[in-house]
Amino acid sequence: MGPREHKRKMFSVVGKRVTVAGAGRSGIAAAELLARRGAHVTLSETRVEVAAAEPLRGLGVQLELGGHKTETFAGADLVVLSPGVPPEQTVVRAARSGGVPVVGELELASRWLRGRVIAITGTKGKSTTTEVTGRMLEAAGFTVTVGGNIGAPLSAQVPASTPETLHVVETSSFQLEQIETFHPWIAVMLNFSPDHLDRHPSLEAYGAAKARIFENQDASDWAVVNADDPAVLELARQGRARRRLFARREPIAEGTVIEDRWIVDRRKDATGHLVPLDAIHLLGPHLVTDVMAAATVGAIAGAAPAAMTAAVESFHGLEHTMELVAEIGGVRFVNDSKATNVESALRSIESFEGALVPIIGGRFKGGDLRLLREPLASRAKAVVAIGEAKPLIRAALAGAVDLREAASLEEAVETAFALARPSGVVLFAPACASFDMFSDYAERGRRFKSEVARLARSL
Ligand code: UMA
Repeated sequence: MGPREHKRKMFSVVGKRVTVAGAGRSGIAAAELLARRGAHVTLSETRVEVAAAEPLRGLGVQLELGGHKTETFAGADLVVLSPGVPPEQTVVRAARSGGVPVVGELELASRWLRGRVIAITGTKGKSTTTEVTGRMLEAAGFTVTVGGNIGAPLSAQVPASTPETLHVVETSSFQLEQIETFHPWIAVMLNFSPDHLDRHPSLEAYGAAKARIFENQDASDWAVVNADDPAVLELARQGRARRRLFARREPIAEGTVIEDRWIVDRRKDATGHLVPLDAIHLLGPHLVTDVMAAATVGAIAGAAPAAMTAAVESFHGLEHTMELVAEIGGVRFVNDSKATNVESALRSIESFEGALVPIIGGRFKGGDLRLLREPLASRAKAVVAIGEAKPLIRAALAGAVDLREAASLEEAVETAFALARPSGVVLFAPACASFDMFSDYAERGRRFKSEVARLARSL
């Protein structure tokens, strides 16, 4: 029995009282998994009504709605946190100080996985890299599940896990912050820039959470690290795993690089061709970096270059990530609603040469908006600001670019279109969270697309 099988067999919740906090997608999946594994589960939630959780009653799960009770946490044998539930709140502290183990949903699920984990983190590009990696491995004939912070929570993947399964898992800082034994065979770190400073107490704390992806790795594992990003190299420094670098810009002697329009695996003695750049049908050079990271994982796992290339060829990007929505009267509309922080908006903006009209704004969550001044000054015809962050945007960009404000997304799309004519690009890259006007970035992106469709109809 290998160490992974051993860990899986040792961890049991039979007859234990387990409290799961947060009845979103992760909490519901964790509660179901725990109930099926024999625990007495209470799913505790601040909302008073959660229709999606009701079927769990049939599995014997108790629903505690309308708030978290201290005794439900302090009196449990184990507390499981959904990623969006702040771990420093009073009830969770009460559990911890009473000696109750507290883990995140990702940690819980990972204890029962039978296959190997490929975990992908970074501030931006996680979802694209996770999706491309999954598709490459699938094309190469592996049994694969894809999920985590994107799509299905890891708990929902446990039943399908076999010793042959490769679990490609997008992992967020919220999830990594609450691990103990989570142990990826391959851990990928894409980049690091300020984000989520509304939840993490400092940039250091955010970095420390991300670096935990390497914490349980050993010399038989792999760390796949972006050598273009000094902050990533620093965060990966402590790891014990073998290291494989990738770099789109930095000259590196060994690792995944670009040579003659190919993504290649450069070694001391030879160079292996992995994926031609012409196979990539994605807007923006930063997405090439994501494909390089995925190809590095594929090469480690033993995927054939032809299979990886076929997977890349057939991938046209994720919704809300540099998504080409429409071309109206010569103006292209690009939906990058997932650009929820300054760094990612910067990358989107830098993907275009000129005649650009970005729509930015929403709920600001930290970072330095002034970083956008120079790139906007050199390529934007104007910027349209929306949402709560308007005054901050005004202060940060004044004098650098023609700045307009809009009271709604509808108005923003119309204004941006008028400014971008006759042949520019309207780029929706908000650099902010969506929660001031929408339920999440996905709803925001869909609204952008419906406003663009409405505009097309009105012409
Ligand atoms: N809640 C409480 N008590 C609290 C706080 C919240 O009961 O103190 C309740 C809320 O009322 C709600 C539920 O908890 O009912 C929400 O839980 P959640 O925020 O953990 O959301 P899930 O629906 O379970 O989604 C989570 C991830 N959400 C977050 O990390 C905030 C999803 O990532 C992920 O896709 C999903 O698990 C499946 O794994 C979203 C995300 O925005 C997409 N992630 C961040 C990012 O990518 O930047 C990290």
